[in-house]
Amino acid sequence: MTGSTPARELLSGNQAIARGAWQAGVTVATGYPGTPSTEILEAATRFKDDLCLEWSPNEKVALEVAAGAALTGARCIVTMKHVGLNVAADPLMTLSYTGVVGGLVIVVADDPGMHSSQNEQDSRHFARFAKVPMLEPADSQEALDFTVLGLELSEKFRTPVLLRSTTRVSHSSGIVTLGPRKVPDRKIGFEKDIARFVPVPAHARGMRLRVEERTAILRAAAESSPANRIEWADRGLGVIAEGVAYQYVKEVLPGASVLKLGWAIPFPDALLRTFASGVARVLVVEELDGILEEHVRSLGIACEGRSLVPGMGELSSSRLAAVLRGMPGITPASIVPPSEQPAALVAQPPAHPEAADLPARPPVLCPSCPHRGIFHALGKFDVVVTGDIGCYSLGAFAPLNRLDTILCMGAGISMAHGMTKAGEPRRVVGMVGDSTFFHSGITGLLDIAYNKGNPVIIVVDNRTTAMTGHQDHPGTGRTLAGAETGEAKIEDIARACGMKNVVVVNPYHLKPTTETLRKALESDEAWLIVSRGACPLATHERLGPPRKVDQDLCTVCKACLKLGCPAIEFDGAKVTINDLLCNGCSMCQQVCPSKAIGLASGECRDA
Ligand SMILES: Cc1ncc(C[n+]2csc(CCOP(=O)(O)OP(=O)(O)O)c2C)c(N)n1
Repeated sequence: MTGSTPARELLSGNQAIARGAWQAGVTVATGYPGTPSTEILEAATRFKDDLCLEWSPNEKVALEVAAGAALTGARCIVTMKHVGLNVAADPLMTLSYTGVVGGLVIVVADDPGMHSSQNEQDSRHFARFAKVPMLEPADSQEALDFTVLGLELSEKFRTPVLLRSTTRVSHSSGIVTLGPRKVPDRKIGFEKDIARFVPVPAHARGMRLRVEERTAILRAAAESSPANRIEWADRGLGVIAEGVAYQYVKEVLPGASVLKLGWAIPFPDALLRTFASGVARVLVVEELDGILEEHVRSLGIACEGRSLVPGMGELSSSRLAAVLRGMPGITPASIVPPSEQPAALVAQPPAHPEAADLPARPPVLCPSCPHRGIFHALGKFDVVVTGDIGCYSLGAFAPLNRLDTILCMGAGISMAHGMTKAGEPRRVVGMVGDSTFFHSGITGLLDIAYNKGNPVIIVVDNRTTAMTGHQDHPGTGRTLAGAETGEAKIEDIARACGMKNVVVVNPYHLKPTTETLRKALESDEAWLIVSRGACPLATHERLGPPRKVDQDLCTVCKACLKLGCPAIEFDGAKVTINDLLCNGCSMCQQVCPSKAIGLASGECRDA
């Protein structure tokens, strides 16, 4: 492989992390999908002959698997999005105490601006919380280099290392210089050492002290690490920037002195002091929380930061330029030679000027999405629906309007149980996807069976993790590397959890689905309904010929519009079906009371 390796390649940040892991000799890579981290393991499949690659059922399992592998001396990476680190926080906190043998890098991808997330979190808190070092690449080259560096640091200092990417770094591409794969020359095998690997209180107290000692050593190492550097220029203003914020600073303030931090936690205090003493004013530019600014201030260094730089949403060079225009005393023009001033300094253009005239396009379920059938059925009943995160989250919006809460993965089931226990007068339905069920739904189901709850739980099983781009999971019968494997059955698991009423429905058949739901809701027992229909975007299957509206029969009652299918168009007077979008699922035909919808050939019959 190395002989034919090109020296340079255009790689996204995520691809570069995968490449870095391979170069550093990683042999075990685990993770759970989540934007913007998903493509790391997908890109690693390129190296599947050299690595054990696994989608885990959730992030906690992913980290525990990697932790076990790292204790045998193997180098490992784990990937997840920011909220995934909440799920993996439990093993992380104590893995910090026990430490590792082989290098272990936990890649966490934050999503400032919530391009694809339910919240905005700054994972740097976790580095401080767990007392582990964190590296923050600013581009694809650093994504590769810091993955390698992180694995080296992890082994050298016997600590898990967090590598924090953000959407911008993960999804932007840059030219990356590649290197060969170097697998450390060591025998894999766990060596018993209970004082080190068994954190019972008597051992954990000693570990706690060693974590403090390790932090001091790591701090000293960060002071001189090439991941941190000072770029002296105009001494009137010194900017301290972390991760991708560095790129924006270089664009907007090319003349300023910059302390670029790629390894900011634990904070390199001496370096921060050296830099601050060499400039007249200090500005801290960081995305999301003011963690660095607070620390700089705690060192007695006067600085500006959150008072000027927004702490919510994603930063950009134009956003930064706009705020710096308001910086008292120092204007970007005094730092940037006018000839080099980016346009952003001269005028603040709208973020996407070309998009200004386009009509808003709220997200909707795809044509022929199986989730639509279950939402249609739910629409017939006065129930509360505790939902979850996945494509079916879209059921919260018009015209479906059939999902009432979302919290976090797995909560669709447990919140339903909580509502019934609290005495909610209506029947409560909990809804989760198949991937979400395996991720963190099963324990909620156990709770319902064990504590005699009675919500109706629907698992919308579209045979894939659709929302994040069709990743496999324990129910699909395929591994990340594409190998066939056993297929966990949701209904078997539900029965094993103690659920008595377990049924499977075909959500494309609206009447039977509605009747099954009615039966479940009319009983006062707990039910588990598996609504099984494969995501047509994953199977690439056409479900039937496109449907057509017979304008002579159509009364414009708009029953079909309530399905929220993007293939059904209404111009204010006439309903039509876009045959380029229609995938032939026939749900519109089933709901049409006038039998005006049928095959494009003109035949109108019940599906
Ligand atoms: C803790 C956590 N990890 C990962 C994600 C990213 N994510 C959002 S929904 C989802 C799963 C979607 O799959 P599924 O439940 O099968 O529903 P579908 O989208 O297929 O309808 C994932 C992985 C997340 N939001 N939270």
